[in-house]
Amino acid sequence: MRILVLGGDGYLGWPTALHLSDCGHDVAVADNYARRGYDHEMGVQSLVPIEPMQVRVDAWREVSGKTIKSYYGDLVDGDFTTEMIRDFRPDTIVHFAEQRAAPYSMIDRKHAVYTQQNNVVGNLNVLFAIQEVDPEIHLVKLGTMGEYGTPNIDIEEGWLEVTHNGRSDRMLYPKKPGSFYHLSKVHDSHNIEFACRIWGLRATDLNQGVVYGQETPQTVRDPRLATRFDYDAIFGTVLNRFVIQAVLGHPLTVYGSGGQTRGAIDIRDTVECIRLASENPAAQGEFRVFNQITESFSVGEIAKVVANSFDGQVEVEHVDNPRVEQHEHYYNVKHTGLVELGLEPHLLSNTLIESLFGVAEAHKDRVDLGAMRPTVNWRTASSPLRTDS
Ligand code: UPG
Repeated sequence: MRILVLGGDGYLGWPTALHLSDCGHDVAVADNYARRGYDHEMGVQSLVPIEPMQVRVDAWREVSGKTIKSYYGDLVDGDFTTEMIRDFRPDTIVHFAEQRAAPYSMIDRKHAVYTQQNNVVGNLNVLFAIQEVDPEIHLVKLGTMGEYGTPNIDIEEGWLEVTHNGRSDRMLYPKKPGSFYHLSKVHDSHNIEFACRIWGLRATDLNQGVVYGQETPQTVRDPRLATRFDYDAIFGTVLNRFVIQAVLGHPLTVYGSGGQTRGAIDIRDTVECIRLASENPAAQGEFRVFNQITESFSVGEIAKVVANSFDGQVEVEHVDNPRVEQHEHYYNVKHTGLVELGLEPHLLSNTLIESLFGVAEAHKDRVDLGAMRPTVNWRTASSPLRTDS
């Protein structure tokens, strides 16, 4: 297949492009390098050094003999988006190219507006480009489990059979997201479902959980192929942050009681889920939703797993929760769609965490401690970026 990976320079976009290329697909990546720009804005850098895109694709050609074409541009520019899709003529577009940090979207008005404009407008331009260039192109879009929030009923895969006053219908599952970022993905889902229903496009919305891990079988083939590893309080995801905190001998920052429960997934399963969704496309006109998680854990449980696997003393600190979220709640998520397509999950095991400790240990000198403690407060309209700013 010809597969275009939007956001192909990011934490997950790059390993996904490598995995798809390794599986024999003809892959191109597109990026505006905004993620590298957020590092500059916040004065931090990926824990693991990453190479510029040109070095990455050259290194991949050297180790695999395979070519990945790269496009530079911004999806918010509709003409660029349409021309790129017309030029590459993909069978599938994998769309990771969004601002993806909840705390970033909650810094202040400017960051909330940027997040929603960037994400919603970019995605709309992709939908219009598909409709114009070739409505048979399958859109594989990264959504988030955060679209659902933590409702007091079972979470289905995107759709819900509703009976109301004696009548029934299949409706989009109701959403209760927890940040302006998560809201941007809800808006995307609505726009995509509309495009499938009205224009007959085909799309798969992957509501992904919190990703952990840094290495895939492809990224470890050469240090120049490494993907980024974020540990800061704005972009770092919870398990990755706890690993580096353990290695540094810092307490694990559990927000609130730690009872809040989230779906999680290993980075190696993320890239495989994208392959499975791409190779088994949605039907024409179908808006298909999969919940891309393999297990659920409370934040307190994640802290325990990290502490128990670390060879040394680890403390847990209950920090006042800077976010507004439920701490004790029901959480039961259906996630059978991807398993039915053949996913064989890597469950959270000590082996993975131990290899992550190794990654963190090797690069711990690059950590900027001023970026470690949470500063973005959900309850105020404006927060500082760092503890030292
Ligand atoms: N948390 C802590 N301590 C920390 C960091 C986070 O307790 O030091 C908690 C936080 O309160 C939340 C949970 O951990 O309840 C998960 O937070 P985080 O790992 O930052 O994930 P999300 O904010 O949900 O966002 C990540 C990705 C996003 C993706 C989503 C999928 O950044 O792009 O959509 O996971 O659920």
